[in-house]
Amino acid sequence: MEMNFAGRVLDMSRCHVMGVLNVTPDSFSDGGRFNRLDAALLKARQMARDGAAFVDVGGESTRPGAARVSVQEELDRVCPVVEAISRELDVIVSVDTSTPEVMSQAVGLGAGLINDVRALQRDGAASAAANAGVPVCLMHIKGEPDTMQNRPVYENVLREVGEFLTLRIRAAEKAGVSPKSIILDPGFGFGKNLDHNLRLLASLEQLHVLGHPLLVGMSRKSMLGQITGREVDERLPASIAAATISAMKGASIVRVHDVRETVDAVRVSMAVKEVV
Ligand code: 7PJ
Repeated sequence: MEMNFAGRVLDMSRCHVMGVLNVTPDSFSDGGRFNRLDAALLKARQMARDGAAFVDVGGESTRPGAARVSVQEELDRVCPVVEAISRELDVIVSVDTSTPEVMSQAVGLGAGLINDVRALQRDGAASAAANAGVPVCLMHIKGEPDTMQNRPVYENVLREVGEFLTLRIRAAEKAGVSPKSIILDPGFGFGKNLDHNLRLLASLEQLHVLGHPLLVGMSRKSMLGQITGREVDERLPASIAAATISAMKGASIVRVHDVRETVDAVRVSMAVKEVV
């Protein structure tokens, strides 16, 4: 159960931590491009020291209401950071993008994983990912980020997420993505209410029947705010609980903001899983 991320090989039967690195202007105080690159690198170095296997670099916000960025703007935000981290740090750089040009260039600069919350649905994305030749994470989303949280309805959320992912696996393979390099993600919070998210988490292990490693991201998300009543900067304990549950249910990657704390939680989960 190994996967090759541009030369770095990971055992996907274990759980690995992915640190979130947003390079949108609202995520760093705006002191110009060089200061932004510096700030991103400092954060990436810390995540690597804290035990992250991946750093997920994203330049396009998927928050409802966020402004659409141009391809050039996304390239300008993402590429220098991908290049610097790939050159300097012993982590796998993941690029959080739905834009084919960004996929190609980021992989050319050293990225080892394409993380697409739109599951390669944009024109040209599937062939860009296939040509890039690195693993791809296909995430379930219902609708588009702008409107996805307007009263999402499912008859059976687990079945529908599974059906969507099956279709996207087929499309990716048809475009030339290797079946051995596909990772799946149920997409917590992407067109789902609290009940949908909880059902998906409760039955996460059932997604293993699709035959691909799983990535999950619940860190600081509003589902955890709804459960605990906490604001976004007070959701670390809830996020650790969500990551621990995911690791116990066999997730291969947990995408989180708080790497150091989550690495410890995942280590406890892995130690327990080893004895049973
Ligand atoms: C996810 C993501 C997720 C994957 C974001 C946020 C929203 N990529 N990108 N899975 N979430 N694969 O971090 O709150 O859940 S952005």
